[in-house]
Amino acid sequence: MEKKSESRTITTDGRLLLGVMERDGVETVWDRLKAQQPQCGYCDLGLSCRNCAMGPCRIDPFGEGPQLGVCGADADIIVARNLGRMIAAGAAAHSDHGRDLVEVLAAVARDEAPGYGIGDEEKLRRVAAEYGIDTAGVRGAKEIAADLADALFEEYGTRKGHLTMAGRAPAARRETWKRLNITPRGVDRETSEMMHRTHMGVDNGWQSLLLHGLRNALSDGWGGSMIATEVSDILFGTPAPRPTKVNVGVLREDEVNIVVHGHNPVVSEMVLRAATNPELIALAGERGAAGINVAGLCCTGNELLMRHGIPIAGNHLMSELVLGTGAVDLMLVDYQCIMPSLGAIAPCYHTKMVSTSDKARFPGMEHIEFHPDNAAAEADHLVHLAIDSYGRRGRVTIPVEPVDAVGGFSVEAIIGALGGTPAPLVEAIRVGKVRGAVGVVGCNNPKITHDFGHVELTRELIGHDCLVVDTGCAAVANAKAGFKVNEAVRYAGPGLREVCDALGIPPVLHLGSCVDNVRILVLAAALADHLGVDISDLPLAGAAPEWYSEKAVSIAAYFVASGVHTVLGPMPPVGGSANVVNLLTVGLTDLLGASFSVEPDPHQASLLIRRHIEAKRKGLGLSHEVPQ
Ligand code: SF4
Ligand code: MSK
Repeated sequence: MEKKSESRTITTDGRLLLGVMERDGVETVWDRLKAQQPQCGYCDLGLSCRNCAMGPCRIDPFGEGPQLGVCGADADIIVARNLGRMIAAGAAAHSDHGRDLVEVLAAVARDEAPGYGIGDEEKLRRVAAEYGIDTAGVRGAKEIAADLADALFEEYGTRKGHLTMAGRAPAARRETWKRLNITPRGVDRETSEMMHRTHMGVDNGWQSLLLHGLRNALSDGWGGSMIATEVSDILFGTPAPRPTKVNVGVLREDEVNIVVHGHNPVVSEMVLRAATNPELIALAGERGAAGINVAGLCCTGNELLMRHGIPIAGNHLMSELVLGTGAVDLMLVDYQCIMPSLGAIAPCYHTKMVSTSDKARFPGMEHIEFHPDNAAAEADHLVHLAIDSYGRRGRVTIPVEPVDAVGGFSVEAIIGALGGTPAPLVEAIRVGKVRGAVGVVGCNNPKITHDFGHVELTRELIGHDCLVVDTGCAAVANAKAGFKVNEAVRYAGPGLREVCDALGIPPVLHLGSCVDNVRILVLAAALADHLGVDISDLPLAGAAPEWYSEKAVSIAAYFVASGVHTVLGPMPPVGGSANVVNLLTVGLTDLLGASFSVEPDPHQASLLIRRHIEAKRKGLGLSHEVPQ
């Protein structure tokens, strides 16, 4: 009989730590999923609505019960409204994260953020120039930063009718958006309008709701998320390839371990600085520790990995299990994807839990709020807490050795590796050594065996000469699988292997966190511009094999609206409307040159993607084949 842990995760560290938690009687996300069965079928199909107090309402998918909500909304309207609100929530999360970074940039410009600074002045000047800001050499970085912060705040409520960064998309794509009236007009505006449209008695056209959903998602992809990534690079440096290590083996038995979890790098950057403070290292030594080790989880971890090579202990479904090591002295959380269960699990293993954002509180965690003006001092305080906690450790189980990986592939780094131009990659695609490129992105979801979707899909794609770029929890899964070192070319097909060997890159490139999916958009735009075509003409695809989050819905929607066909693993809650499903999976192709597919089996998903890539190659007049 298959062991329970084997149906839950493919990872060795995950399986061993599940055993530890079972031994200790600690409930995990998988246990809670089981306890929730059967989950609501109406909600699963998107057929329930609680948008007003005349409800809640539900539509009977078998046609025997009610077919209209109390207000008269039918299945199409309810499903489209629900999807729209998922996109709005995802776009809001990314975009609000972006705004937090702009606030730090503004505080740096005012000299009100001790410890923070400008990490990439060249990028500051480049982005500022895009906004028409005077960047002449005589102007200091802080003056330019002040103007740029103002211009970026303005993007959230701009009246000029379009987002400046959307101008980075190829001309043909922008024309498509204009024709469909989905050019994103303001970061907050599109989310706010979605909430308005989905209020009872406003937009009851399922098609117009879905089109606005695309515009809302574009306000994330070419707006809020892009601002988050660009400002993070400006403040903390644009990533460049550097070695790192992954899985729970990155925790050290003889050192104070601080694990940073969430998405926003503002706090973790400062904690990383404090962890190198010689006085604090000496204090750790006095308490018997050999040093202070900072490791990441989820996307805060990806942010530090990309810029500093900081090791990463795991992705979403490892966030509870990592506590079972008994080696996490302090876990620091900011926001997004932080399970509220963590505060209850931590005391079983001595871990001190601290939340840091005024907008994200959790039961069982001490709240120490970080702002740009107090971050440096609070970071020292947090490291003190971690050192104290080290002295309270019980049994420690670090059951695996870490795996090597390389991260840090910003677009700038990729173009740099190519010799300053996308031409070598375009040529490799043209001659067919590389058939195309695929973004494998997104979360873990306990409904899918942890990391199975990411790893198997990626293995198939690189084996068939498709270059993979990845972000978020997918990127951590692929790193743990050993796909992110140059030696991983042994998993690649012969053409991709030759190209990777020549360029000295792995076949799977780590592009960063969830907001860094915009790096994929920028790279796709650079390839399209180089060839003088639209993104939808390129042999590219996206995949989110294990997605769970509303942010992932927004990402998938902006990928498709930007012309990248995207394959989802789990089915989104839209199955209750055949009209909505048809538009998303078929109808959008005519409008956008891209659409969604749903395929939970990674082998079938690989086939779908490779067929799509070969069709695009044919469209460009390149050699093409029929994948089997
Ligand atoms: Fe029911 Fe309509 Fe209210 Fe939704 S908006 S809860 S369908 S009455
Ligand atoms: S952390 S949004 S589970 S990728 Fe970005 Fe992972 Fe998905 Fe959160």
